[in-house]
Amino acid sequence: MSQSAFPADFLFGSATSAYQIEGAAAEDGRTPSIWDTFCHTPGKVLGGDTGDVAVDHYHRWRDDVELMADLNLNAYRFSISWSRVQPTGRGPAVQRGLDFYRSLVDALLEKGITPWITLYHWDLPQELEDAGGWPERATAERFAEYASLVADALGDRVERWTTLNEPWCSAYLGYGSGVHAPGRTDHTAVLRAAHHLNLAHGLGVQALRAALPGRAQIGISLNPAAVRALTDDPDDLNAKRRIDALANRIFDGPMLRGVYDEDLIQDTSRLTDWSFVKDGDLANIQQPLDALGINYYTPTLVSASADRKLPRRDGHGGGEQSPWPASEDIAFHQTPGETTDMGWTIDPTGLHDLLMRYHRETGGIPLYITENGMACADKPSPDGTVHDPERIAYLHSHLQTVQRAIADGADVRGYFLWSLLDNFEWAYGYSKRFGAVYVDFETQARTPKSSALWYAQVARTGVLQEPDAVREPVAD
Ligand code: PNW
Repeated sequence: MSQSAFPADFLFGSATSAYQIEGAAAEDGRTPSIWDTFCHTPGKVLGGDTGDVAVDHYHRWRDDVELMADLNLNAYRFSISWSRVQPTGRGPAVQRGLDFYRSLVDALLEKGITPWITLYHWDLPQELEDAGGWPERATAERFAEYASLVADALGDRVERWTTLNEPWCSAYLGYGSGVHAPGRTDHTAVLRAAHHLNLAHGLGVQALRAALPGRAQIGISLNPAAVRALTDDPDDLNAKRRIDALANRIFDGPMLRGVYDEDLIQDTSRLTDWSFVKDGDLANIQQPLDALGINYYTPTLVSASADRKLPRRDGHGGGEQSPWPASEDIAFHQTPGETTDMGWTIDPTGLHDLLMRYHRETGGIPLYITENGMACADKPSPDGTVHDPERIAYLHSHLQTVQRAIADGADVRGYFLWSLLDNFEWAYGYSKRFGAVYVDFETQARTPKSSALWYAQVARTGVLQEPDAVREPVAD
């Protein structure tokens, strides 16, 4: 197999999110988000873990920027904590909160690392949830105001903007299965939340365009499902169609085509008549985009009923209620193959399917993989180094798939490894490690794993390295 080069200017980045790394939950005027409340509710997060301290990035950001520079990364995707910069979710900004992000951005720019801001990575100010949260329309309006406020503060130095991260997770895991904050289990609320997240995106894009100079590039990060049917049986193919509607078309329909497809509305008609979609909403949601971010981990395998041979998959945090509205008669199966520490099957072909699909459906909007990576049960060796050959193999196979999609015509411009650091993995707390850099959660010491050193070589050379091409870490 010959080594092959990525396009010039390809972004090799890493990604994080505010609640998962920052800590400093009550510092400098920050107020609780729904994730603070959720974590402090007994029984919600494994081990009672919280993001109160997380990996202390709020105090260690300078070191973390150095780390990225040492790893040759040329882009960094991070999110803003809404309640750190606008504590009640309304009204004026808190300057100290904005200053933190401004300093971070300046340090990145100084190192030649492109800052890539995600405005919302799941940490809604608690006050807005108390007012009804995403099932309510007003939350979308608040989001647009928040977007303007951050754009006014950072728009002179940041060109890359993402409105929302994975609205599927916010709506379906937050309001459906309840395994994510705010922990509600109401399938009608899921559909209302999905629409108001879509509206937040559309109003947010408009607010960003109004506030930012012409060079700003604006997009969204979706976690589309690469849905497959267990068999070619028409009932299984119908299950696939329905999950495609609920996972993918409910978001990309209004965003890219200005519609909610008729089959989605029919499939969910016993839960809602969709009257929360008001005149003008679809036009507001369908905004021109400069980038589409795709977050990808594993494919989704479905069939018509639970009564099938393959074991059901528990990839959604094991909630008692399904995240999927109106889908009680659809079974979710484990895709055959090796799995990660999350129990997610390793299968890069789903990434190829999605890149080709969105290449076709967006009419050529530049695509970015804004998250991809794996959880491993990493442990330091006695000499302190951390070897994670499974993660190198995962990254290699997915980056190779990105090259294959580019060769097949997809306009893929960048890849962000999830994640820079081991961090707070939502309902799993600190029990799952996604980092390229190992974090000792007691001392907060950071140690690049062998995968980080391998990825650094890919980023430095712009060429996909063989999995064994890693310069193994050596003890000091
Ligand atoms: C994404 N699912 O979350 C998030 O954007 C990250 O914050 C997170 O750490 C990462 O992936 C790894 O989990 C997801 O159940 C969480 O389908 C759950 C699902 C998908 C994505």
